[in-house]
Amino acid sequence: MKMTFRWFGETSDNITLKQIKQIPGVSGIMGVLDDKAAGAVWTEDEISEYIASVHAVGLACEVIESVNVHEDIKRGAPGRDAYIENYLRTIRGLAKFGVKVIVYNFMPVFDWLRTDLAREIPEDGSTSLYFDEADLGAMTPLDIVRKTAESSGGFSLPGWEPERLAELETTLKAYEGMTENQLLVNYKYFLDAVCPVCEEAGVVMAVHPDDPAWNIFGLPRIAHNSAQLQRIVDLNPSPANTLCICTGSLGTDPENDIPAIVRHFGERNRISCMHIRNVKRLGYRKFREASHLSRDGSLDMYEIVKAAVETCPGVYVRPDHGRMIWDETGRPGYGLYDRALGAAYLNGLFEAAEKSRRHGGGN
Ligand SMILES: [Mn+2]
Repeated sequence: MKMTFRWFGETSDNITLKQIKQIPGVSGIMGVLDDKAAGAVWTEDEISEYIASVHAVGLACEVIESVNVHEDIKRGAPGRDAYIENYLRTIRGLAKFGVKVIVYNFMPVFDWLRTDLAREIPEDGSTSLYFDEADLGAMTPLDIVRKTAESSGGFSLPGWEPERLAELETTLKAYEGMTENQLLVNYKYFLDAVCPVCEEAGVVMAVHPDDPAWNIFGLPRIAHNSAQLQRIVDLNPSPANTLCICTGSLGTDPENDIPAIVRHFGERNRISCMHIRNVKRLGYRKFREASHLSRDGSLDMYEIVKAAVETCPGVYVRPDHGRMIWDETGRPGYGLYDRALGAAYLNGLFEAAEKSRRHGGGN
C-alpha cells in the first residue's frame, strides 16, 4: 500500500506540501493541475514544474487525478478526435515525468454531487458533505451548481466554475435521449485510443466510480456497481484499463459489497488505486460523509483494507473526503485534519491486516 494524500497545487490548495509531508506514513500525493479545463493539453512545462515542487519536499507524485475527459468524447460528438489527441499528449507528458496512474471518470456532465457541503453532524458539531435525493428533487441542475458555488467558500463544483454556468444547459441538452449503451460505445472508442498509448508510455488509466452510486438528473451513468465496473473492464482487455475503487462513492448504495468488489477486481489486477473513506447511509438515497472509522459510518473499513492487502497490496491509496473539524476552514471535503486522522487510521488497519496475513491469521 502506498499511502498518499490529495493535493490541488500551490494556488488551489490551502494545505501545504510540508503539512502533508508531516502526516505519518504518507509517502506521496495524488496530484492535479486544478486550473486545467477538460480537453486542454497539460504541457510538459506545467507538469514538470508541478511534480518538481512535490519532489522538493520529499514526496512522490506517481498518481495524477482529474485528467478530465471532454464532454465531446463522452457524447461521441464530432470534436472528440481532437480532444482525444490532446488527451494522448497529456498522457505522454505525465508518463515522462514519472506518473504511473491517471485517475479520471466518464460521468456525463457532473462529477461528484452533494446537496449540502457543510451539514452539521449532531453528535460532535463537525460538518461534512451530505446528500439527500429528496432535496435534489426540488432543484434543477443549475440550482445545485449555484448553491454549491455559494456555499463552498470560493471553491466550485468540479467542472462547473461559475463562469461556465451558461454552458450547463447546452451540455445537458446534448445528452437528452442518450442511453447507457451509447455512452458505453463512446467509452470504448476512448479506451481503444488511450490504452495502447498508456501501455507504450508505462502508465495506467484508473476510472473513478459514479458518486453518488446511481443516476442523477436522468443522465446515464455506467460506473456504480460491480457488474458495471466489470463491463468497463471488458470494454478493453489492456492492463492499462484499470479501476480507482472509491469506497465512499460505491458505499452510498447499500447493495454494493465493497470488500467483495475489492477482492473481485484486485484478484484480476484491475485495481491500481483506491480512495478509502467511510460514508454513513441515513435512508433511501440519503447519506452523509463520516470520519474514516468503521464505527462512525456504514462501511467495514477493516474488511476493505484486508481485501486490498490480500488481493492488490501494491495499490496507491489515499484517505478521501474528510469532515471539517477543529474550526478548520477550506475546500469542502478536503481539509487537513480529518483526512490526516483518516490516513493515520488507515495506516493502522494496513499494519494490522499485513501482520495478520503474514502470521497466517487472515483468509
Ligand atoms: Mn473518490
